[in-house]
Amino acid sequence: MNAIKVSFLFWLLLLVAFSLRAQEQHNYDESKVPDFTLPPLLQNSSGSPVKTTRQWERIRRPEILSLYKKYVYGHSPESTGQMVFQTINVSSKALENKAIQKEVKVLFIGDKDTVDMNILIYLPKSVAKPVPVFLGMNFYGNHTIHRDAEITLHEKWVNNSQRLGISNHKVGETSRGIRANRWPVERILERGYGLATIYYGDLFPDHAEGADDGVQRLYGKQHIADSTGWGAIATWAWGLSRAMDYFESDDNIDPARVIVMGHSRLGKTALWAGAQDQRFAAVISNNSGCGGAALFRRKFGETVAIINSNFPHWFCKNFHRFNGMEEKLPIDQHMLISLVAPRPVYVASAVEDRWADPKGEFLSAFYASEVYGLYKQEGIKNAVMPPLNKPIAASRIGYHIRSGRHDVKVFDWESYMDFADLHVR
Ligand code: GTR
Repeated sequence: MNAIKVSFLFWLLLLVAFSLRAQEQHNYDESKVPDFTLPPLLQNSSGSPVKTTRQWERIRRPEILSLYKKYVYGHSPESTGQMVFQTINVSSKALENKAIQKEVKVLFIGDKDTVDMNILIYLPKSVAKPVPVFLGMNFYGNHTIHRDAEITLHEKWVNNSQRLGISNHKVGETSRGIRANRWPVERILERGYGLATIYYGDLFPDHAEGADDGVQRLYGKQHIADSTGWGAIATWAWGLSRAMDYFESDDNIDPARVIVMGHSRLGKTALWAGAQDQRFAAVISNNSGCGGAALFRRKFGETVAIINSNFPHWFCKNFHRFNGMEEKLPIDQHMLISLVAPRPVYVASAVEDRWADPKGEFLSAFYASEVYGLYKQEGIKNAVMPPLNKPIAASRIGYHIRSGRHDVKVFDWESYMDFADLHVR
């Protein structure tokens, strides 16, 4: 064996050892969850107690928001810049005449450059306008959520997925509807809701260098390099707020009844969008896990060190300082959920999705209830998780743990719509 081969083998072994270490670092044993104390919700940084909603809104809520911006997701730009909405496609007879289908291109116009995102919208024809709408981002392009041939085919970069047969970062005609199982469009329309979706890669392609190919490039390198500059999750969340800007201009959509939802990394995104932007009427987190609903301090399943090493671009650079030091974080995720108060929020877990720590997701929802109490709203009363497939939906904080894996199922959607019927309609 020559020297080149030996050195190649050495590096390969090192790489394998490293990735095994990253995999091994996680814990699935409840008895090994460390004891922890959560940062207080109803106590200002000065140490004084928060007793009224006014104190919460004036002091504590802004404090928590700025901690998240500084240490977790990063700061998004204050101004939205120049933006143009172009309706590129409308069909009033979509889905066998049951729906209006629309595609709106949002152009973000910078000094030298323009970036765009496409919002795909379905609205039920049978319901009086303006309608309530679920807004959620998708993973592989708008045309993958339904077989509808009217949807513009996404042609830019996408993540590869072995399961969905995507390689070379390209999707084509054959990929229409490949993710339809996660988007029961007809059922959503039948229940009287509209659905709007955006491909998340329009804002920030999901890889470590993605910032250069998304909207961040309009805001200059300095902003990206900053240790508290926006990461990918914050950028996707920013895109959801820009969709909300559009809804405010569309007479067929009720901007006061927009429910932002997302699955997994996009569940983290939905929570951060809903936490910051109070125009969202309700927030739904589906299996959002680490950096989403799950409590960091439990270190169960995915941890801060693991998520930062696998996805270095998701959070702000400051967040990397907490690798292996969750207990030093000035926040924990019950605080993220509390930022939604008093608006309805729903957290959902899947029993086999241990990577996302179902118990940690539940406990965040439980502990956030204190802030709902301040508003005389009922959150989650009991620290004991409900039985499988039995949603808690009557209170302003909803929760369920369903059987099965990390995914979005019809059961999840039906539960979200039941919850929205009670609290948003
Ligand atoms: C996983 C990641 C999770 C979750 C998931 C997803 O690889 O570890 O935090 O976000 O991806 O988005 O599907």
